[in-house]
Amino acid sequence: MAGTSSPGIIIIIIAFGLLAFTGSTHAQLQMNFYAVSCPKAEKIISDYVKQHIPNAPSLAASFIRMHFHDCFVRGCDASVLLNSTNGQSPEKNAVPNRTLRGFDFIDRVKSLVEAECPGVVSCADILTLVARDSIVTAGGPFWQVPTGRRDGVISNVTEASNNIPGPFHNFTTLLRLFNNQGLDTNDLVLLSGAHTIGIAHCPAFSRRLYNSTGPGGIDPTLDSEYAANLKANKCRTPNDNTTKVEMDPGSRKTFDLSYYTLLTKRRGLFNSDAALTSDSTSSAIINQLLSNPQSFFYARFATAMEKMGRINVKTGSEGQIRKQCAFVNS
Ligand code: HEM
Ligand SMILES: *[C@@H]1O[C@H](CO)[C@@H](O)[C@H](O)[C@H]1NC(C)=O
Ligand SMILES: *[C@@H]1O[C@H](CO)[C@@H](O)[C@H](O)[C@H]1NC(C)=O
Ligand SMILES: *[C@@H]1O[C@H](CO)[C@@H](O)[C@H](O)[C@H]1NC(C)=O
Ligand SMILES: *[C@@H]1O[C@H](CO)[C@@H](O)[C@H](O)[C@H]1NC(C)=O
Ligand SMILES: *[C@@H]1O[C@H](CO)[C@@H](O)[C@H](O)[C@H]1NC(C)=O
Ligand SMILES: CC(=O)N[C@H]1CO[C@H](CO)[C@@H](O)[C@@H]1O
Repeated sequence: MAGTSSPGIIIIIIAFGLLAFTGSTHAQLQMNFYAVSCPKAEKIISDYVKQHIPNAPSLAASFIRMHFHDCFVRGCDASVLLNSTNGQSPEKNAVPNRTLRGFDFIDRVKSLVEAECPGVVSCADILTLVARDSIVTAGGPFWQVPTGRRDGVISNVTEASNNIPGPFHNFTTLLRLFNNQGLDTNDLVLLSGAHTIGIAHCPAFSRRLYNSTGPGGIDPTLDSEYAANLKANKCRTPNDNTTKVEMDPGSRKTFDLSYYTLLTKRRGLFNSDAALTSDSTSSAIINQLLSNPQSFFYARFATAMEKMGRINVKTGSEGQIRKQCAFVNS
């Protein structure tokens, strides 16, 4: 009897040993990670946001977008915040990043947190918390932000261009890029719902107005009345690169379901927005969102945001805690 059970016991011991080993090297994010090391950190961040976002509410849109662009390149490691490292062109220089705003705001939050506890709180966590807190301050949904992310040391423009979805992408490409990050169709539809707030510049969609296959060069998948209006009043020439357009006209400051309503009316602004109605699974999710109260969208959006915030995070002893968000520690 003892002879047959001892190999089993050894296997169990080895299994527990492995579990303990992997558990210690792959630390997890946790709620209030800084409770002991910097107990005031999260409050300093949310106080700053609550004080300043009401004066510049459009930054809330920029921060949630910045967080998304960060997470899609090397995980949520604040690589999007880095300036050139070792003469290498950083993610900031990639086309989709050129319209990001608010880097100086993040730098100011970082200085306040550094003054309280030097070298403890990562830029990756600061960006994640600022994104959540500013959306909440602007009247949008709340989501949980477990912390303990560490900062990356590499920021590469090509990786940003390869991984961040673009406004011209079709459904297949969008889903591939989301799948690459461990996200699914559900996440794609829900996270795109962030386009209920904020603005876009004409180059992200003007080829749908001037250089497409329908009459007058208009994209046949775009509502023709809406397209004509954009051409007459917003993007008046094919090369206008300065005019800003609300992605959810009339409701760009309100985090609501109207983005999805627009999609069903063929009024999504980008090809990538319109693409969400070109797939049956995705369309079914949109219809489900629209047939439920806004609280249903908020709850599902929160789950998707928390999932996005966990993409390839560095924890434990990986990466570093930057002293300044724009620079790797020397
Ligand atoms: C699905 C693929 C996506 C594509 C192709 C895409 C593309 C874009 C583009 C081209 C703009 C306009 C930038 C400009 O011209 O100024 C934009 C704006 C924005 N995006 Fe996305 N996006 C996507 C997903 C997301 C996700 C996942 C989020 C956040 C969870 C997000 C949040 C935003 C916000 C809030 C804005 C407005 C920014 C501002 O007002 O400054 N987007 N997006
Ligand atoms: C990083 O580079 C940007 C220009 O890309 C510049 O505006 C900013 O001041 C730099 N940040 C720091 C902290 O030097
Ligand atoms: C940046 O990333 C690209 C694509 O992965 C890679 O080919 C290139 O070597 C990287 N650049 C540097 C300087 O590491
Ligand atoms: C989507 O775009 C990719 C890349 O441009 C292309 O190869 C593919 O054929 C397109 N798929 C569909 C269904 O149009
Ligand atoms: C229109 O599209 C064609 C082919 O894609 C391109 O060569 C041309 O430069 C575009 N024109 C404008 C005004 O964007
Ligand atoms: C916008 O267009 C003008 C004139 O065509 C050009 O000089 C400028 O570099 C463009 N700006 C951007 C950000 O592409
Ligand atoms: C915010 C930011 O750093 N934007 C940069 C994006 O890339 C362009 C082109 O390389 C730079 O000129 C911007 O400063």
